[in-house]
Amino acid sequence: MILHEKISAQLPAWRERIKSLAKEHADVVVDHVNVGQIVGGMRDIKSLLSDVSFVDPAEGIRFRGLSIPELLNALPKARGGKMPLVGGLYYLLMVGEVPTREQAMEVEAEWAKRADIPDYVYKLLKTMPKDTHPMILLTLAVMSLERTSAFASKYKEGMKKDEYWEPALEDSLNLTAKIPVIAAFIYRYKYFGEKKNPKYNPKLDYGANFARMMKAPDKKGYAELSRLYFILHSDHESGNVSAHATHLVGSSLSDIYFAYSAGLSGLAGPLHGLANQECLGWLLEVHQRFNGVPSRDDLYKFAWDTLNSGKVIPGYGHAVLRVPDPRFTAQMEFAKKNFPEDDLVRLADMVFDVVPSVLKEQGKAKNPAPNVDAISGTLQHYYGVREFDFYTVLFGVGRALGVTANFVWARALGQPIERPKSLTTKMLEDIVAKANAQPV
Ligand code: HAX
Repeated sequence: MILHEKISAQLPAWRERIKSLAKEHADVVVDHVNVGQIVGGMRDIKSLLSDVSFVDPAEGIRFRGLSIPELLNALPKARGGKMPLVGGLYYLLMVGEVPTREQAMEVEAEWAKRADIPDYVYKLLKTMPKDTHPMILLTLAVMSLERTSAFASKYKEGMKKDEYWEPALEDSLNLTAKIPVIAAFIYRYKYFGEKKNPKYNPKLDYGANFARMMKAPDKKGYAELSRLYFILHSDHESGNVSAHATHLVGSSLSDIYFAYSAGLSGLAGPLHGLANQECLGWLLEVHQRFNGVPSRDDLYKFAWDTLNSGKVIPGYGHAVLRVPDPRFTAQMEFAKKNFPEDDLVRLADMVFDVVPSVLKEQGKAKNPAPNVDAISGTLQHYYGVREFDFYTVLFGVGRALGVTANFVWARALGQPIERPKSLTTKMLEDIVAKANAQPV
């Protein structure tokens, strides 16, 4: 298997680098931690290690060193489309090199071999009450597949530590192959009552399969969007809730089914993956209130009304980024190229023009620029996927690609169990009192 070969060849050198850092340079100081960071959600403390992606606050994400425009340009494209093959992105995340078309197609072929879902998973989903949240259905399906984990069974047999990554890779390929099939089933079953199980077509790529299984009315257009969407949502370095939760749980040597389920649970929160549905909701509210695209002045007033009612403007602001999110820019470019006259696209563009200045005037948000969620729901809406609570599931399909790549490398490099230290409030107050008592 190509990913196995490529990772295997790189491992001795990577292990040497980590060993040298741990043994010879362990005392070198990287960062210091202040009280504000401890009471403020550990913001910006440099304490995680990942080579899969990096977010520069002034530039945005780089996947294995490539910015989004570079990556969209460099990766091999799907046949008949302009967007890259998702298999090529997975190769890049796992291996760290841009694949050839053949290499990307090898990953796609692996997925096609592994996409079958055991029947009991469908049965389980069908027993759930109709009002079950689609993220719960997705998490349940993932959890129910845990019994197939190669990592868990090899661990029981007593595999050696330096072999951990191999069944981790096996599990990751199985999981990422099955996730879009499960997601499409949840969509068709929950919103259309369809009981037939979706079938993965080995002649089509990941994105085209997803569009087919979703039964999107414009399959070609939706396949292109799916490729872009899954690529953009795959990873956002390691500190965000879904990536970190997956990593943390995996660090206890739980297999990827447990670990990714934890990540999905984090993704379901309104400040993380749920923001995309809230954002589209806000755009539709504006659209409805003004019976179409409003004037700039009306939009300005509406944005202030939202803030004055104590709510945030969804899709704007970010914990790390300090510029417009390049994932927003890539999706906006896609929309403007493919359906520039769509009302919601025009509205999202106007919001991009007006809301940053409103947030600047308010002076609270550290970053008044749009994040990925400011537009992603608009694109789904255009292609007819209008069931808001499904949007986080789509995010989850993409996020599986990044968290599994990180998971495999964490096992390959023997990353230890995570265990930061906590303090009590009194201890923190004592530290502050001592610091203030010291002569200047
Ligand atoms: N609208 C109104 N106020 C905002 C705001 C926004 N879009 N973004 C930040 N603020 C406010 C914060 O609520 C905070 O106010 P308080 O001091 O009263 O608590 C203040 O500005 C400072 O916040 P910050 O340091 O700039 O931002 P945080 O790192 O604390 O939070 C968030 C980052 C993304 C959660 C935040 O900007 C937000 O709530 N945005 C709207 C929701 C959203 O778009 N979430 C999706 C984020 C992308 C993502 O992870 N997707 O999965």
